[in-house]
Amino acid sequence: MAALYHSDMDVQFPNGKMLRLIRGDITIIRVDAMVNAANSGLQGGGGVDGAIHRAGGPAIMKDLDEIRAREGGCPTGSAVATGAGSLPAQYVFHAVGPIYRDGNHREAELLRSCYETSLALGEERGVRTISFPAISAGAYGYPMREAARIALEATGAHLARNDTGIREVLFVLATTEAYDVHSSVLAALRAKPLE
Ligand code: AR6
Repeated sequence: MAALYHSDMDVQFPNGKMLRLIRGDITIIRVDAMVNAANSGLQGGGGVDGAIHRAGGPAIMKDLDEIRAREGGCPTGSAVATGAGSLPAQYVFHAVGPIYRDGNHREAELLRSCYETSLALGEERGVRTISFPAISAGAYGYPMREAARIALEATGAHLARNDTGIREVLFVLATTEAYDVHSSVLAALRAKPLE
């Protein structure tokens, strides 16, 4: 049977956990939790956010309506959890990346925090597999190579730990360019140990 996707960039950690790069559409890949690149109003939008709401159906926005009524939205650098509607996942974590200005407005710290908050939401829910898009690297203008370094370092550090339950992190990259940049950054990080 033909595979739904192809990944030739898998990194296995000494503890058996995996980090994989996949070129494709995040909405069709089965995981426990799928991370969305949302905005602080949690209102939906274009890019991966649009794709997730289209594929997942209205149940996801219903959950977000409740969160918005309770909390007003989600601050940049954080994330909120909803159900996944008809997506092949149990949860969607809506992470709000920073809008890139010049790199001097805490962008790196806020982007790293998106990954760390999403991983923490996953641990709280017993998630074993989690998928990420390249948060902030589309409409929000984060330079792809720098965004990839932050994303791969933050998730690699989590996977390297022995006291956590997430076993597999998938980066699902929509374009060949994004995939190639992530591959090259990951290869450079592997030259020194991920920790
Ligand atoms: N699967 C995987 N990656 C995707 C998909 C997909 N189906 N579709 C797009 N991408 P963006 P941001 C990639 O703009 O920069 C929205 O309107 C895309 O090629 O989705 O964080 C939100 O509502 C790019 O590499 O997210 C916010 O207002 C990456 O996902 C704002 O955009 C992220 O691009 C967030 O901007």
